[in-house]
Amino acid sequence: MRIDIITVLPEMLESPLNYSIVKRAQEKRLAEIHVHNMRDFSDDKHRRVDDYSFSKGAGMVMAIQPIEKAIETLKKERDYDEIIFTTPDGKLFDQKEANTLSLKKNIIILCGHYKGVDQRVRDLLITREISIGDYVLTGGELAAAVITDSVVRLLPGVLSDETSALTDSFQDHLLSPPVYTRPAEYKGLKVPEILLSGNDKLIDDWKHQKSIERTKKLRPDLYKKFLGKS
Ligand code: 6GU
Repeated sequence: MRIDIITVLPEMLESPLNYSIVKRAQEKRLAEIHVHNMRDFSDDKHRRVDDYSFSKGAGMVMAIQPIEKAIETLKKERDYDEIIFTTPDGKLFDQKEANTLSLKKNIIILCGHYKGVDQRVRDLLITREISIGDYVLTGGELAAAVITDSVVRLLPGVLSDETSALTDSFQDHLLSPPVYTRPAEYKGLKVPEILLSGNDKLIDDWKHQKSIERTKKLRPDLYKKFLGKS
Protein backbone atom coordinates (compact mmCIF):
# COMPACT_ATOMS: atom_id res chain seq x y z
CA MET A 1 0.00 0.00 0.00
CA ARG A 2 1.10 3.55 -0.73
CA ILE A 3 0.14 6.57 1.38
CA ASP A 4 0.94 10.11 0.20
CA ILE A 5 0.58 12.81 2.84
CA ILE A 6 0.33 16.46 1.80
CA THR A 7 1.16 18.92 4.58
CA VAL A 8 2.56 22.37 5.38
CA LEU A 9 4.60 20.79 8.20
CA PRO A 10 6.37 17.72 6.79
CA GLU A 11 8.83 17.66 9.71
CA MET A 12 5.94 16.97 12.07
CA LEU A 13 5.33 13.59 10.42
CA GLU A 14 8.89 12.35 10.24
CA SER A 15 9.23 11.02 13.73
CA PRO A 16 5.82 9.36 14.28
CA LEU A 17 6.12 7.40 11.02
CA ASN A 18 9.71 6.24 11.47
CA TYR A 19 9.59 4.07 14.55
CA SER A 20 8.52 0.62 15.54
CA ILE A 21 5.99 -1.22 13.41
CA VAL A 22 5.36 1.55 10.88
CA LYS A 23 9.09 1.84 10.24
CA ARG A 24 9.45 -1.93 9.84
CA ALA A 25 6.50 -2.06 7.44
CA GLN A 26 8.31 0.41 5.19
CA GLU A 27 11.61 -1.46 5.44
CA LYS A 28 9.80 -4.67 4.46
CA ARG A 29 8.29 -2.78 1.47
CA LEU A 30 4.77 -3.56 2.71
CA ALA A 31 3.96 0.14 3.01
CA GLU A 32 5.30 3.13 1.14
CA ILE A 33 4.74 6.44 2.90
CA HIS A 34 5.61 9.71 1.17
CA VAL A 35 5.33 13.10 2.83
CA HIS A 36 5.02 16.14 0.54
CA ASN A 37 5.51 19.77 1.46
CA MET A 38 2.51 21.68 0.15
CA ARG A 39 4.64 24.80 -0.33
CA ASP A 40 6.56 23.01 -3.09
CA PHE A 41 3.37 23.21 -5.17
CA SER A 42 2.61 26.88 -4.59
CA ASP A 43 2.82 29.15 -7.64
CA ASP A 44 3.27 32.12 -5.30
CA LYS A 45 6.77 33.62 -5.22
CA HIS A 46 6.70 33.50 -1.41
CA ARG A 47 5.45 29.90 -1.51
CA ARG A 48 2.27 30.90 0.28
CA VAL A 49 -0.43 28.28 0.65
CA ASP A 50 -3.06 30.29 2.55
CA ASP A 51 -5.05 33.45 1.97
CA TYR A 52 -7.57 35.69 3.73
CA SER A 53 -11.08 34.35 4.22
CA PHE A 54 -13.98 36.02 2.41
CA SER A 55 -15.78 35.95 5.78
CA LYS A 56 -14.54 38.85 7.90
CA GLY A 57 -12.31 37.99 10.86
CA ALA A 58 -12.42 34.27 10.13
CA GLY A 59 -8.65 33.70 9.95
CA MET A 60 -6.59 32.26 7.11
CA VAL A 61 -7.85 29.64 4.68
CA MET A 62 -5.86 27.10 2.67
CA ALA A 63 -6.13 28.06 -0.99
CA ILE A 64 -7.10 25.77 -3.85
CA GLN A 65 -4.08 26.29 -6.12
CA PRO A 66 -1.26 24.49 -4.21
CA ILE A 67 -3.57 21.69 -3.08
CA GLU A 68 -4.91 21.02 -6.55
CA LYS A 69 -1.41 21.07 -8.03
CA ALA A 70 -0.11 18.66 -5.38
CA ILE A 71 -3.00 16.23 -5.90
CA GLU A 72 -2.90 16.45 -9.71
CA THR A 73 0.86 15.87 -9.70
CA LEU A 74 0.38 12.67 -7.70
CA LYS A 75 -2.62 11.57 -9.78
CA LYS A 76 -0.52 11.76 -12.96
CA GLU A 77 1.69 8.98 -11.57
CA ARG A 78 -1.00 6.57 -10.35
CA ASP A 79 -4.68 6.19 -9.55
CA TYR A 80 -5.81 6.91 -6.00
CA ASP A 81 -8.58 5.02 -4.24
CA GLU A 82 -9.24 7.75 -1.69
CA ILE A 83 -8.27 11.36 -1.13
CA ILE A 84 -8.75 12.01 2.56
CA PHE A 85 -8.96 15.38 4.29
CA THR A 86 -8.27 15.52 8.04
CA THR A 87 -10.65 17.91 9.74
CA PRO A 88 -12.45 18.16 13.10
CA ASP A 89 -15.80 18.20 11.27
CA GLY A 90 -15.08 14.93 9.43
CA LYS A 91 -16.49 11.46 10.12
CA LEU A 92 -15.18 10.01 13.38
CA PHE A 93 -12.34 7.59 12.72
CA ASP A 94 -12.65 4.09 14.17
CA GLN A 95 -11.28 0.57 13.71
CA LYS A 96 -13.84 -0.19 11.01
CA GLU A 97 -12.63 2.78 8.97
CA ALA A 98 -9.00 1.69 9.51
CA ASN A 99 -9.89 -1.80 8.24
CA THR A 100 -11.58 -0.33 5.15
CA LEU A 101 -8.61 1.91 4.32
CA SER A 102 -6.12 -0.94 4.80
CA LEU A 103 -7.71 -2.67 1.79
CA LYS A 104 -6.91 0.25 -0.54
CA LYS A 105 -3.87 0.40 -2.80
CA ASN A 106 -3.09 4.12 -2.98
CA ILE A 107 -4.43 6.88 -0.77
CA ILE A 108 -3.68 10.57 -0.29
CA ILE A 109 -4.10 12.29 3.06
CA LEU A 110 -4.37 16.08 2.94
CA CYS A 111 -3.66 17.65 6.34
CA GLY A 112 -6.02 20.45 7.30
CA HIS A 113 -4.68 23.68 8.81
CA TYR A 114 -5.58 27.25 9.70
CA LYS A 115 -9.32 27.82 9.57
CA GLY A 116 -9.73 25.01 7.06
CA VAL A 117 -9.53 24.73 3.29
CA ASP A 118 -11.49 26.53 0.63
CA GLN A 119 -14.78 24.60 0.50
CA ARG A 120 -14.26 23.94 -3.22
CA VAL A 121 -11.27 21.70 -2.41
CA ARG A 122 -13.63 19.54 -0.40
CA ASP A 123 -16.33 19.66 -3.07
CA LEU A 124 -14.03 18.83 -5.99
CA LEU A 125 -11.03 16.85 -4.81
CA ILE A 126 -11.73 15.11 -1.51
CA THR A 127 -13.42 11.69 -1.28
CA ARG A 128 -13.41 11.23 2.52
CA GLU A 129 -13.27 13.62 5.48
CA ILE A 130 -11.97 12.20 8.74
CA SER A 131 -11.76 13.47 12.32
CA ILE A 132 -9.92 11.45 14.97
CA GLY A 133 -12.01 12.65 17.91
CA ASP A 134 -14.12 15.39 19.41
CA TYR A 135 -11.35 17.79 20.39
CA VAL A 136 -9.38 20.38 18.47
CA LEU A 137 -5.86 19.81 17.19
CA THR A 138 -3.65 22.59 15.83
CA GLY A 139 -3.37 20.82 12.50
CA GLY A 140 -4.22 17.61 10.70
CA GLU A 141 -0.67 16.18 10.90
CA LEU A 142 -1.18 14.28 14.15
CA ALA A 143 -4.46 12.94 12.77
CA ALA A 144 -2.71 11.82 9.55
CA ALA A 145 -0.09 10.04 11.67
CA VAL A 146 -2.81 8.33 13.72
CA ILE A 147 -4.68 7.20 10.60
CA THR A 148 -1.47 5.99 8.90
CA ASP A 149 -0.29 4.05 11.96
CA SER A 150 -3.63 2.32 12.50
CA VAL A 151 -3.91 1.37 8.80
CA VAL A 152 -0.32 0.23 8.21
CA ARG A 153 -0.34 -2.20 11.14
CA LEU A 154 -3.26 -4.02 9.51
CA LEU A 155 -1.41 -4.76 6.25
CA PRO A 156 -0.71 -8.49 5.78
CA GLY A 157 2.80 -9.40 6.96
CA VAL A 158 3.35 -6.28 9.08
CA LEU A 159 2.53 -7.87 12.43
CA SER A 160 3.77 -11.25 13.62
CA ASP A 161 1.23 -13.88 14.75
CA GLU A 162 1.96 -12.95 18.33
CA THR A 163 0.98 -9.34 17.85
CA SER A 164 -1.73 -10.14 15.31
CA ALA A 165 -4.11 -7.30 14.67
CA LEU A 166 -7.02 -9.71 14.91
CA THR A 167 -6.58 -9.88 18.68
CA ASP A 168 -6.41 -6.09 19.09
CA SER A 169 -8.94 -4.24 21.17
CA PHE A 170 -11.87 -2.97 19.06
CA GLN A 171 -11.49 -5.59 16.31
CA ASP A 172 -14.38 -7.51 17.89
CA HIS A 173 -15.87 -4.53 19.76
CA LEU A 174 -14.15 -5.72 22.94
CA LEU A 175 -11.29 -4.22 24.94
CA SER A 176 -8.24 -6.40 25.55
CA PRO A 177 -8.03 -8.48 28.75
CA PRO A 178 -5.47 -7.55 31.43
CA VAL A 179 -1.95 -8.89 30.88
CA TYR A 180 0.79 -9.82 33.36
CA THR A 181 4.50 -10.62 33.36
CA ARG A 182 6.93 -11.72 36.06
CA PRO A 183 7.05 -11.63 39.03
CA ALA A 184 4.07 -13.89 39.81
CA GLU A 185 3.54 -11.90 43.00
CA TYR A 186 4.29 -8.21 43.56
CA LYS A 187 3.55 -6.34 46.81
CA GLY A 188 1.04 -9.04 47.67
CA LEU A 189 -0.74 -8.77 44.30
CA LYS A 190 -0.83 -12.15 42.59
CA VAL A 191 -1.10 -12.95 38.90
CA PRO A 192 -4.44 -14.77 38.47
CA GLU A 193 -3.89 -18.49 39.17
CA ILE A 194 -5.40 -19.58 35.88
CA LEU A 195 -2.68 -17.85 33.83
CA LEU A 196 -0.08 -20.05 35.58
CA SER A 197 -2.08 -23.24 34.93
CA GLY A 198 -0.77 -23.93 31.41
CA ASN A 199 -4.28 -24.87 30.29
CA ASP A 200 -4.69 -22.95 27.02
CA LYS A 201 -8.42 -23.56 26.69
CA LEU A 202 -9.17 -22.32 30.23
CA ILE A 203 -6.86 -19.34 29.71
CA ASP A 204 -8.61 -18.35 26.47
CA ASP A 205 -12.02 -18.59 28.15
CA TRP A 206 -10.77 -16.52 31.08
CA LYS A 207 -9.34 -13.84 28.75
CA HIS A 208 -12.58 -13.64 26.80
CA GLN A 209 -14.57 -13.32 30.03
CA LYS A 210 -12.25 -10.53 31.29
CA SER A 211 -12.56 -8.74 27.95
CA ILE A 212 -16.32 -8.76 28.30
CA GLU A 213 -16.23 -7.59 31.95
CA ARG A 214 -13.80 -4.79 31.15
CA THR A 215 -15.72 -3.56 28.14
CA LYS A 216 -19.03 -3.60 30.05
CA LYS A 217 -17.48 -1.56 32.86
CA LEU A 218 -15.17 0.83 30.97
CA ARG A 219 -16.95 1.24 27.62
CA PRO A 220 -20.67 0.53 27.89
CA ASP A 221 -21.11 2.06 24.41
CA LEU A 222 -18.78 -0.57 22.87
CA TYR A 223 -20.39 -3.33 24.90
CA LYS A 224 -23.74 -2.56 23.27
CA LYS A 225 -22.11 -2.98 19.84
CA PHE A 226 -20.57 -6.27 20.98
CA LEU A 227 -23.98 -7.58 22.08
CA GLY A 228 -25.43 -6.51 18.73
CA LYS A 229 -22.79 -8.50 16.80
CA SER A 230 -22.79 -11.72 18.81
CL1 6GU B 1 -8.48 15.49 11.69
N1 6GU B 1 -7.87 17.88 12.62
C1 6GU B 1 -7.87 18.82 13.58
N2 6GU B 1 -7.31 20.00 13.33
N3 6GU B 1 -8.39 18.64 14.77
C2 6GU B 1 -8.93 17.45 15.00
C3 6GU B 1 -8.97 16.43 14.06
C4 6GU B 1 -8.43 16.68 12.85
N4 6GU B 1 -9.58 15.36 14.60
C5 6GU B 1 -9.90 15.71 15.82
N5 6GU B 1 -9.52 16.97 16.08
